[in-house]
Amino acid sequence: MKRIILHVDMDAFFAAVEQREHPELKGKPVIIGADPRGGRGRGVVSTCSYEARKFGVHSAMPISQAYRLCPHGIYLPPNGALYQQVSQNIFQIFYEFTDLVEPVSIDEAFLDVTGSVRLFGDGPTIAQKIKQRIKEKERLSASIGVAPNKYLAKIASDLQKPDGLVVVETDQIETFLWPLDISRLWGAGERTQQILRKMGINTIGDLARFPPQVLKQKLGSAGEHFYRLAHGFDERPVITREEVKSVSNEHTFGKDVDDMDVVRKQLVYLAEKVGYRLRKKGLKGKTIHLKLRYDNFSTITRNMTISPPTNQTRQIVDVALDLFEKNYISGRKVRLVGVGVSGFDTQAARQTNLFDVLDEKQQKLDQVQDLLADRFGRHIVQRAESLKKKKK
Ligand code: TTP
Ligand code: MG
Repeated sequence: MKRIILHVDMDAFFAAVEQREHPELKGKPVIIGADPRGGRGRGVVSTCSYEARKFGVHSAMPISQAYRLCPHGIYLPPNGALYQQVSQNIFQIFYEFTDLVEPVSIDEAFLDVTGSVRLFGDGPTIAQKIKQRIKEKERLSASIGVAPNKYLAKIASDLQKPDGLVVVETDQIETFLWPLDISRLWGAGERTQQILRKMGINTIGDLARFPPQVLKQKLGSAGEHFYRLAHGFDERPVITREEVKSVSNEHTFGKDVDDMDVVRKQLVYLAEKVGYRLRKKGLKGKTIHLKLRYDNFSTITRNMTISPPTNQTRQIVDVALDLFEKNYISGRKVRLVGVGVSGFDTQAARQTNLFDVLDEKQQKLDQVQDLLADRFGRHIVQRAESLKKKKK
């Protein structure tokens, strides 16, 4: 059966919330992020209003550069707690239309509304209604893509920002999808894009017309996946918070490791990554897992259950390291480590969303790290514990 998938993404989210709270900022270039200190500030732009984008300001740009481009802009620090609250309200609106909601980030989600058509009308009608509800209840604007799958919906939501509503059918992919640059290929990082460009593939259309066997040779199963995306095929389901069973990351060392400080640092890094992913999905889990594989491939998994459920990096790090100290057999070389969290308290996650009042300092730290990671990639912000000494 043909699915109807919506991708909803709020417009200039943090900046729009500030403009709503302070009506005198409406229509003005508002820049959220670090303090510019008259052009000498450090740090980056979180986001900015569309008025500021006209000056070339954008997310992740150094704040000093933003100041040079837009000295008369209004610079504000982010108010994370407020944005979380607004995010929660917006997600409640999504749940009015379907239970099948996949949170992607603080201002973005996929909705499968295939089963909601009888109640609310066809895909574009539902999208229009959701936009209307968000305007009425939160006085904010969203852009929505409507398509038969997640990939096409995601691309569509971006095409007419702000306040956009774009509907895409599978038979439109040649006109709609193929002219786009491969940077729009969902899941293809910088390196994959480089490989593709070297092969002369610059647009999604180039990719769609490329011999699939060659793609597979160069990129393995990912090559096949990208080829399917380029033809507008994407069978991936919308995964609700309740359906996510666990979030985990693991790492295989290039060479078996006998220095346990290296292993510990890797564990901290993996725990950070897991914490980040949990917070993005609005999940908290009570069981923390450690996976350890020795050089002879013998593998152990151990877990510990804590209360209340968490998504704080600090707690995941502590438990993972504790499990490691208790279970590592000294003298043995390690080939692989992994960290995971399961046992989700989906109700609590939905109610309190990403932050509660406990342990505010750790939450602030996580929040700041998440903001930076969103922009620069996760590698740029790591706790001192996980920073590997660079070999000269
Ligand atoms: P986005 O949806 O990427 O951006 P946006 O909502 O501000 O603007 P757009 O209309 O283009 O969607 O991100 C959502 C929020 O996440 C954004 O308002 C601020 C935050 N964010 C950062 O803090 N740093 C970043 O680098 C990015 C991309 C987003
Ligand atoms: Mg947005």
